[in-house]
Amino acid sequence: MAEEKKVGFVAMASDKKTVGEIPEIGIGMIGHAFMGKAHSNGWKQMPYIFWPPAAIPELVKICGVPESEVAEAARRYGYMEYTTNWKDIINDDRIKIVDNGTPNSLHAEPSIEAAKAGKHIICEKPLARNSAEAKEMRDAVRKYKVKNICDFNYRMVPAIVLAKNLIKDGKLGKIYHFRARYLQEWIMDPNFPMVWRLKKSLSGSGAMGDLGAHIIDLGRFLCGEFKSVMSVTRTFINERYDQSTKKKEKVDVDDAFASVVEFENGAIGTIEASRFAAGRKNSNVIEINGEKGSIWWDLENMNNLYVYWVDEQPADTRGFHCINVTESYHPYYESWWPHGHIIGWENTFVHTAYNMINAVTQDKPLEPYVATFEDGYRNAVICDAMLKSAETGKKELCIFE
Ligand code: SOE
Repeated sequence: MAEEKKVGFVAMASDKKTVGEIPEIGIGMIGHAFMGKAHSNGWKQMPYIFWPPAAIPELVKICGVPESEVAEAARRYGYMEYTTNWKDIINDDRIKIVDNGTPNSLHAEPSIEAAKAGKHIICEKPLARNSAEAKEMRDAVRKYKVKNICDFNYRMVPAIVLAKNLIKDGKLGKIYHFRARYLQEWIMDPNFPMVWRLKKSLSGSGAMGDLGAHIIDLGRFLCGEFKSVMSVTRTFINERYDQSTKKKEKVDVDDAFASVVEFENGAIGTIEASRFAAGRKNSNVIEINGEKGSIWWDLENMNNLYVYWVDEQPADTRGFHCINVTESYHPYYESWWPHGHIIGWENTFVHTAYNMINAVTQDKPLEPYVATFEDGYRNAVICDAMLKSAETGKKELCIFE
């Protein structure tokens, strides 16, 4: 593997401190579309915001098809080279971190091959199409001892990290309820065409893996491990016109699901996701109720966390109040903007890049709040159990290996 290249040295404008040499570290991006764009932006913004960084991401190569599109993406996002074959990313010695933002059917093989080649990996969620595939990926990163992140990016929201810290510090006491729903509307039009997210062979599942996986992850992150689930799923539009085959094809994934869940710690919850919720654009809302209080959060208002304390005094002004999670003492915020200046959805990927670069460059474990392939695997077990429950009509246990 190539030596890390060094770039100049820099003085911090704020305190005139000489920072010294900062290494560069090679990034290979697989996938140039929605997630390729979001992740690439994360790599680019990371050193700009978290200055001085442990290393500067060097955008070596991006992979995608068709060639005309990936060539354009390379230029737009700032990659030195492009390729249409993901193996070129794995075989490139300059690349130390592989970032996989492809459709779900392309998560397993490139990620496993990257691990075998000793490269650290970020893989977009859901980790895989099902838990068997996710287990192979988890086992590979364990075997080859590479740093790994499954990009459940909502863990990277400062308000969510604050919620985690409040719960960890016992501020909510015993947790009774987790309630989450992730609602979108983008496939409601019957003329919306067949896309990879609606084909089981490419996606694994529908709203379950795409949206449900996010809130299952938040449930695991904030409240603890799942014990059992009971679910219903529904596909509202069963056929869609496929522009590649020029005919209507069967939709074989869920358009929506609703689940009742039990946590190992005794909490209970409801989890629901849909792409048929008219008017809902990207509405990811969670609420947690504990013996000492409650919290709720809404992605569409992502810098605010609402809290209620049972014993707050005086009682006559007790009520949910809003914390603007935008101060320098809030998680990740010190490097962003002065107080009150908000950040957005795309900035969660900056935090992912920051965590990966720190772990790889300083050869230390990943920040413990970051979701790993183990989390991706466990998440896939829960999704599978929910899908199975919808078929059997029974409560299903979540069994992790
Ligand atoms: C689907 O519309 C989607 O883009 C998901 O794939 C992302 O994971 C989610 O963050 C936003 O919605």
